[in-house]
Amino acid sequence: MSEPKERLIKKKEEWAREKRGLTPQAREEGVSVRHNPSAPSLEKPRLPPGQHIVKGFPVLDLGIQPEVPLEKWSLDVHGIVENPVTWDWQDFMAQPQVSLVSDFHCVTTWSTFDNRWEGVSFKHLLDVVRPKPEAKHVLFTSHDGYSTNVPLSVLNDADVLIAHRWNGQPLAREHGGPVRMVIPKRYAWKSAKWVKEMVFLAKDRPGFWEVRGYSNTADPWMEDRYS
Ligand SMILES: Nc1nc2c(c(=O)[nH]1)N[C@H]1C(S)=C(S)[C@@H](COP(=O)(O)O)O[C@H]1N2
Ligand SMILES: [Mo]
Repeated sequence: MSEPKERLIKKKEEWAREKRGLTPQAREEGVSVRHNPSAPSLEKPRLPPGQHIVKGFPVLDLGIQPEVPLEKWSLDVHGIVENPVTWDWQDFMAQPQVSLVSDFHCVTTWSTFDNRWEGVSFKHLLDVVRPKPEAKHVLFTSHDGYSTNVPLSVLNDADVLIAHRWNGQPLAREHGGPVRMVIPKRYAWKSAKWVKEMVFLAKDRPGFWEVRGYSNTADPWMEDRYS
């Protein structure tokens, strides 16, 4: 790991420690008031609390943007499933394709609206691999060494997909191309870029940021930022 990258990761870990459990207001005022999830709420607003909309599409990574040629690309899906699969590019593109529009929320407070993602829906993947009843979590790993964990109950949602196009173009390398995860209802660090492996697990196994102080649940409407 190169030095500046190590420093960036350390900095983010410090933020996670300082800001855990605080509402934005409490963060500003420096008082320790915990968010009250049982407070009455009306309809879920489109922009989650503490977020702002940005134009364009920021890039966040660990300082590595791996180049994965299509002929070398594969996706390995295994663990507690009836039918583990390894798809090469042709296999992946031969699956039914969906086109979905969704919003994207980064824990660093930016959000982008109306991203058009194309790829294979996660529900289709579940139909193919057939998780066994004991499977409760999925750990994603990526070509840059990143990992992140998501409960199966969150992934089993019509807006979750394994994406290879964004806004009508092949997904750019800096955004995780050729293929990344998209999980609109969770902060963006749960959406693994350059994804290469998915393991279905009975017990939860925290990923890269989850072991460094980021929330395990990562729900933007609950402001589950740091734990
Ligand atoms: N493989 C990998 N996936 C990753 C990351 C990463 O560093 N490596 N960063 C995460 C974070 S923190 C965010 S905010 C989003 C950013 O996606 P973008 O660069 O396309 O905006 O990717 C997530 N997925
Ligand atoms: Mo992020």
